[in-house]
Amino acid sequence: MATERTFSILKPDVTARNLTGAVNAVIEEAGLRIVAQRRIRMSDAQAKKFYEVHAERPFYGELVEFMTSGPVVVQVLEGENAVAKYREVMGATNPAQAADGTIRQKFAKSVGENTVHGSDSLENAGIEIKQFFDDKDIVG
Ligand code: RTP
Ligand code: MG
Repeated sequence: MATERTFSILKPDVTARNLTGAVNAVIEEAGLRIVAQRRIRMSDAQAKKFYEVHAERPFYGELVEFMTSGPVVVQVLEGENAVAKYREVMGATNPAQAADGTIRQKFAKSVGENTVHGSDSLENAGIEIKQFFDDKDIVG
Protein backbone atom coordinates (compact mmCIF):
# COMPACT_ATOMS: atom_id res chain seq x y z
CA MET A 1 0.00 0.00 0.00
CA ALA A 2 1.13 3.50 -0.75
CA THR A 3 0.74 6.78 1.08
CA GLU A 4 -1.92 8.77 -0.76
CA ARG A 5 -3.68 12.11 -0.48
CA THR A 6 -7.41 12.53 -0.89
CA PHE A 7 -9.67 15.57 -0.98
CA SER A 8 -12.43 16.02 1.61
CA ILE A 9 -15.21 18.53 2.18
CA LEU A 10 -17.13 18.90 5.42
CA LYS A 11 -20.44 20.09 3.98
CA PRO A 12 -22.66 22.96 5.23
CA ASP A 13 -24.69 20.64 7.51
CA VAL A 14 -21.47 20.14 9.51
CA THR A 15 -20.66 23.81 10.06
CA ALA A 16 -24.35 24.62 10.74
CA ARG A 17 -24.38 22.13 13.64
CA ASN A 18 -20.86 22.99 14.89
CA LEU A 19 -19.66 19.43 14.21
CA THR A 20 -16.30 20.19 12.56
CA GLY A 21 -14.33 18.81 15.51
CA ALA A 22 -16.57 15.76 15.91
CA VAL A 23 -16.17 14.79 12.24
CA ASN A 24 -12.43 15.49 12.34
CA ALA A 25 -12.13 13.19 15.37
CA VAL A 26 -13.55 10.29 13.34
CA ILE A 27 -11.16 11.09 10.48
CA GLU A 28 -8.13 11.17 12.79
CA GLU A 29 -9.17 8.09 14.75
CA ALA A 30 -9.24 6.23 11.43
CA GLY A 31 -5.56 7.04 10.97
CA LEU A 32 -5.96 9.75 8.33
CA ARG A 33 -3.89 12.91 8.83
CA ILE A 34 -5.38 16.35 8.03
CA VAL A 35 -2.45 17.91 6.14
CA ALA A 36 -4.36 20.97 4.87
CA GLN A 37 -7.64 22.54 5.98
CA ARG A 38 -9.53 25.78 5.27
CA ARG A 39 -13.03 27.01 6.05
CA ILE A 40 -14.56 28.74 3.02
CA ARG A 41 -17.82 29.83 1.53
CA MET A 42 -18.04 28.07 -1.85
CA SER A 43 -19.10 30.29 -4.71
CA ASP A 44 -21.82 29.20 -7.11
CA ALA A 45 -19.20 28.87 -9.88
CA GLN A 46 -16.87 26.77 -7.68
CA ALA A 47 -19.68 24.38 -6.67
CA LYS A 48 -20.93 24.04 -10.25
CA LYS A 49 -17.43 23.25 -11.49
CA PHE A 50 -16.68 20.89 -8.64
CA TYR A 51 -19.83 18.82 -9.27
CA GLU A 52 -19.93 19.23 -13.07
CA VAL A 53 -19.85 15.42 -13.55
CA HIS A 54 -23.37 15.46 -12.10
CA ALA A 55 -24.60 18.37 -14.28
CA GLU A 56 -27.19 16.21 -16.06
CA ARG A 57 -28.49 14.56 -12.88
CA PRO A 58 -31.86 15.68 -11.48
CA PHE A 59 -30.33 16.59 -8.11
CA TYR A 60 -27.60 18.89 -9.54
CA GLY A 61 -29.42 22.17 -8.83
CA GLU A 62 -30.24 21.16 -5.26
CA LEU A 63 -26.69 19.93 -4.71
CA VAL A 64 -25.12 23.22 -5.85
CA GLU A 65 -27.65 25.17 -3.76
CA PHE A 66 -26.82 23.10 -0.67
CA MET A 67 -23.05 23.33 -1.11
CA THR A 68 -23.27 27.13 -1.31
CA SER A 69 -25.81 27.49 1.52
CA GLY A 70 -23.21 27.92 4.28
CA PRO A 71 -19.54 27.54 5.14
CA VAL A 72 -17.72 24.34 4.24
CA VAL A 73 -14.35 23.00 5.38
CA VAL A 74 -12.08 21.84 2.57
CA GLN A 75 -9.31 19.42 3.52
CA VAL A 76 -6.48 17.29 2.24
CA LEU A 77 -6.19 13.95 4.05
CA GLU A 78 -3.05 11.82 3.94
CA GLY A 79 -2.46 8.20 4.83
CA GLU A 80 -2.01 4.64 3.64
CA ASN A 81 -4.55 3.95 0.91
CA ALA A 82 -6.21 7.27 1.80
CA VAL A 83 -8.71 7.44 -1.09
CA ALA A 84 -10.40 4.09 -0.42
CA LYS A 85 -9.88 4.41 3.33
CA TYR A 86 -11.75 7.71 3.51
CA ARG A 87 -14.62 6.39 1.34
CA GLU A 88 -14.92 3.57 3.89
CA VAL A 89 -14.85 5.98 6.86
CA MET A 90 -17.49 8.21 5.18
CA GLY A 91 -20.01 5.40 4.64
CA ALA A 92 -22.60 5.02 1.88
CA THR A 93 -23.93 8.10 0.04
CA ASN A 94 -27.38 7.44 1.54
CA PRO A 95 -26.92 7.60 5.33
CA ALA A 96 -29.76 5.07 5.80
CA GLN A 97 -27.42 2.54 4.16
CA ALA A 98 -24.22 3.67 5.86
CA ALA A 99 -22.42 1.14 8.07
CA ASP A 100 -22.23 1.61 11.84
CA GLY A 101 -19.46 3.90 12.99
CA THR A 102 -19.13 5.70 9.66
CA ILE A 103 -19.35 9.50 9.49
CA ARG A 104 -22.59 9.47 7.50
CA GLN A 105 -24.21 6.93 9.81
CA LYS A 106 -23.29 9.05 12.83
CA PHE A 107 -24.06 12.52 11.50
CA ALA A 108 -25.84 12.69 8.11
CA LYS A 109 -29.48 13.68 7.84
CA SER A 110 -30.30 12.68 4.26
CA VAL A 111 -28.81 11.68 0.91
CA GLY A 112 -28.71 15.35 -0.05
CA GLU A 113 -27.27 16.68 3.21
CA ASN A 114 -24.79 13.89 3.77
CA THR A 115 -22.05 15.62 5.77
CA VAL A 116 -18.91 14.80 3.77
CA HIS A 117 -17.39 14.53 0.32
CA GLY A 118 -14.41 12.34 -0.48
CA SER A 119 -12.64 11.81 -3.79
CA ASP A 120 -13.68 8.61 -5.59
CA SER A 121 -10.30 7.88 -7.23
CA LEU A 122 -6.65 8.86 -6.87
CA GLU A 123 -6.83 10.70 -10.19
CA ASN A 124 -9.86 12.74 -9.09
CA ALA A 125 -8.20 13.41 -5.73
CA GLY A 126 -5.33 15.15 -7.54
CA ILE A 127 -7.72 17.19 -9.68
CA GLU A 128 -9.91 18.19 -6.72
CA ILE A 129 -7.01 19.11 -4.42
CA LYS A 130 -5.69 21.49 -7.11
CA GLN A 131 -9.06 23.24 -7.30
CA PHE A 132 -8.74 24.37 -3.67
CA PHE A 133 -5.11 24.17 -2.50
CA ASP A 134 -1.66 25.30 -3.60
CA ASP A 135 1.10 22.74 -3.02
CA LYS A 136 2.80 25.09 -0.53
CA ASP A 137 -0.31 25.06 1.69
CA ILE A 138 -0.25 21.28 2.14
CA VAL A 139 2.02 20.34 5.02
CA GLY A 140 2.55 16.60 5.30
P1 RTP B 1 -19.59 12.92 -2.78
O1 RTP B 1 -19.27 13.04 -4.25
O2 RTP B 1 -20.26 14.16 -2.22
O3 RTP B 1 -18.41 12.48 -1.99
O4 RTP B 1 -20.66 11.76 -2.56
P2 RTP B 1 -20.73 10.34 -3.25
O5 RTP B 1 -19.53 10.10 -4.12
O6 RTP B 1 -21.00 9.36 -2.16
O7 RTP B 1 -22.02 10.47 -4.14
P3 RTP B 1 -22.19 10.95 -5.66
O8 RTP B 1 -22.93 9.91 -6.38
O9 RTP B 1 -20.88 11.43 -6.21
O10 RTP B 1 -23.17 12.20 -5.48
C1 RTP B 1 -22.65 13.45 -5.13
C2 RTP B 1 -23.53 14.08 -4.09
O11 RTP B 1 -24.77 14.42 -4.68
C3 RTP B 1 -25.80 14.34 -3.69
N1 RTP B 1 -26.84 13.43 -4.13
N2 RTP B 1 -28.10 13.69 -3.98
N3 RTP B 1 -30.92 13.57 -4.03
C4 RTP B 1 -30.21 12.55 -4.50
O12 RTP B 1 -30.72 11.55 -4.94
C5 RTP B 1 -28.76 12.65 -4.49
N4 RTP B 1 -27.92 11.75 -4.96
C6 RTP B 1 -26.68 12.26 -4.71
C7 RTP B 1 -25.17 13.85 -2.41
O13 RTP B 1 -24.86 14.97 -1.59
C8 RTP B 1 -23.89 13.20 -2.90
O14 RTP B 1 -22.94 13.16 -1.90
MG1 MG C 1 -18.88 11.47 -5.60
